This record gives sequence, C-alpha cells and structure tokens, in this order.
Amino acid sequence: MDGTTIDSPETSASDAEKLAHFEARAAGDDEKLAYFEARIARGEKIEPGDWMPSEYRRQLIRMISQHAHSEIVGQLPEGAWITRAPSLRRKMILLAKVQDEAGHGEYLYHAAETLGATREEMLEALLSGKAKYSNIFNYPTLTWADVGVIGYLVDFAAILNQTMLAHCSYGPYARAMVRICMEENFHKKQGQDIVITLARGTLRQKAMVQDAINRWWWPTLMMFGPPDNDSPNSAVLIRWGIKTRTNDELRQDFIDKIVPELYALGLTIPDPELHYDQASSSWKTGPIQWDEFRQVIQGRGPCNQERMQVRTRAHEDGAWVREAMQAYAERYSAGVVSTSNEEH
Ligand code: FAQ
Repeated sequence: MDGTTIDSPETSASDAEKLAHFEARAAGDDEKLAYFEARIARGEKIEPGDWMPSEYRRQLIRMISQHAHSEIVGQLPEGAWITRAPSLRRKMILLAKVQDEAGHGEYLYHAAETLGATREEMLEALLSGKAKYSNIFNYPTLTWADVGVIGYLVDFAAILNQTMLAHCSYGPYARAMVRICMEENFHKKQGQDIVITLARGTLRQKAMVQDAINRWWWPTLMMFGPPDNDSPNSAVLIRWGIKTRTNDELRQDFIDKIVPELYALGLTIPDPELHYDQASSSWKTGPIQWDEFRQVIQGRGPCNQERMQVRTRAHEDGAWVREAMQAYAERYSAGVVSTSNEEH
C-alpha cells in the first residue's frame, strides 16, 4: 500500500486538482505510467500485484468500499419486510435476496482488500459516517410494494451500472461484478413480479404500487450519481477504464428502458415534464432535485441515522465472533490447531 487511505483529504479535491496531483506523483514513474495506460488501452486487466498509480488505487478503494457498504446497508430496507412478506414463497425469495446482498458486500470488501485497504478501516469509515453509501438506502420501505419497486427499479439501475463495471480495468472488481450482476438479474425479476402482480391486482394494490413508484422514482434516478458537469471523479475514472460510461449516459439508458415498461403496466411516473423526444429518440425528464441528493449523501436523509444505528448495533453484537476468529487464527499460526480443526 502506498499510504493512501480511504479517508484521504484528496477526497474533496476538484477533478483538475486530482489530475495534477496524480501526474505529479507519477512524474518519477513516467515509464510505468505509460506502460500501465497502454495495458488499459489494450483491454488488459490490472491485477493486485501490478504497478498502478496511487490515484488509481485510491479511486478504486473509494468506489469499491462505498459499493460494499451500499450492499450491506441495502439489506436493511428490504430486510424489514422479511417477517411481513405476504406468503411463504415471497418470504423465501426475499430471504434469499437479502442474503445475496450480504454476499455481494463480502466479495466487494475482499476486492478492496486486494488494494491494501483493511476491513477494519473500511468499517470504521462507514460507522463513523465518513464513508458514503448509496443515497437510495436512506429512504423508508413503507409498504410491501416498496419491496417490489426496490427489486424492479433499484436493482435494474444497479445492473446497468454494474454491467459497465464488469468491464472495468481492475481484475478483482470486474470479476466480482460478473457474479453479482447474475444475482441482481434474479433480484430484478422478483421485484418486477411483485410490481406486475400488484399492478394487475385490486384497486388498493394498484394504488399501493403507484404510491411506491411515486416515492422511489426520483431517488432511483439520483443513484447514478450527480450530473456529468458536477461529477468530480468521472474524468479520472474514465481515463483509467474504471468507468466506461458517464453518470448521465447510464441514467438516460435506465429512463429509456424503464419508462415504456411502467407505462405498459398502466402505472404513471411522478414527473409532469416527462416526454418522449423524437429528435434524440429518448425520454426527457424534468429537473432532478440535486439538493435532496446532496442532503441525503451528507447524512441528512430520512433514514440515515436509523441505518447507522442498526449497523453499529450489528457490529457491536458481532464482536464475539471477531474475537473468536482472531483467537483461532492465533492458535492456527502457533500450530496449536490444524486446518481440519483437530487439536494436535
Ligand atoms: N449515493 O464524482 P461522482 C445496489 C458521491 S449497489 C451516494 O460522480 P463517481 C445493489 C460520490 O461517491 C448501489 N453517494 O462519483 C442493491 C462522490 O463522493 P466522494 C451502489 C454518491 O464515483 C440493490 C460524489 O458523490 N453502487 O444498489 C452517489 O464517479 C438493491 C461525486 O460523485 C455502487 O456503488 C450515490 N448514488 O460516481 C443492494 C456502484 N453517487 O466519494 C440492495 C459503484 C455519487 O468523492 C438492494 N460506484 N455519490 O466523496 C459507482 O459506479 C460510482 O461510484 C457512482 C458515482 C456512479 C455511484
């Protein structure tokens, strides 16, 4: 590790400053940087032991750890409905989905660890409120329809973003994304199935799913990140093949795919300015309330405090497991226990 941490003060630097910063740091490494960029241009994957600019490492740790936190915190809104699912079948499917999110968090923490970040420092950053996680998980799940809309809209948004990341230049992140995307596709289908069932159900069920769409629509559009002209990290991420599409491109792709599907179900979208633009063959939305987004990612959303309280309690309750694993690891390295768990 090169001393870059996820709490680096560079986090708030502007794009231009970051570029200047990494170029200055790479100045002594011109040849290495040229070779590194040539590898990316050839479509080769960068692997953990390979030389990489410290800014590449820092950006990946920032993004992958935020992504891992999102998966872990993302279990909470839907997890709240496991005991209230309307049938045993729905309960089993939801349980499997929430369990998948825990697995995604694990893959991602491991991917970040290959870059030198430790689990302890990542968790400390999350629980102390220093690290970000997706804006979307700071909204409440008020009805069962919310579970359907999260699966349908939120997982679909995540799939579009993560399909791009499955092609990213860092090998461990790209490979984690392949499996995660397969599972997210299943998640989307379960959400879509709930939404279709409710949209074809009684008037009350239809009203419930419409209400959920109304509440989740705008936060889902915000998931793709700020507009391109206000996205300080995009330039460097695109330069090094971590992102291959911009926030606005992915957002527009999502809108163009989901709007006709929702209309086909007889549902409406809470945007009076939404219209189809013949010239660009795409759906144009009204303005997104970026102030709300900023409030939420700065810890002032409807559920931020509740989410962190639950995660902190879970962390404290899990202390004995960490201690037991540490004790086992120490005994194992001292040769007191073997891999087959038999005492010598
Ligand atoms: N929420 O310069 P940019 C899921 C921050 S997984 C919170 O444009 P970038 C699965 C950003 O960190 C969902 N903060 O940033 C699931 C930066 O702040 P920083 C998570 C956000 O990195 C489904 C600042 O704004 N997916 O849903 C958000 O180029 C259902 C400026 O932004 C990932 O993490 C946001 N939405 O682009 C689980 C994918 N957007 O760090 C359970 C990996 C931006 O400089 C149930 N990440 N910010 O202090 C990415 O692809 C990118 O990081 C973006 C943001 C696209 C999220």
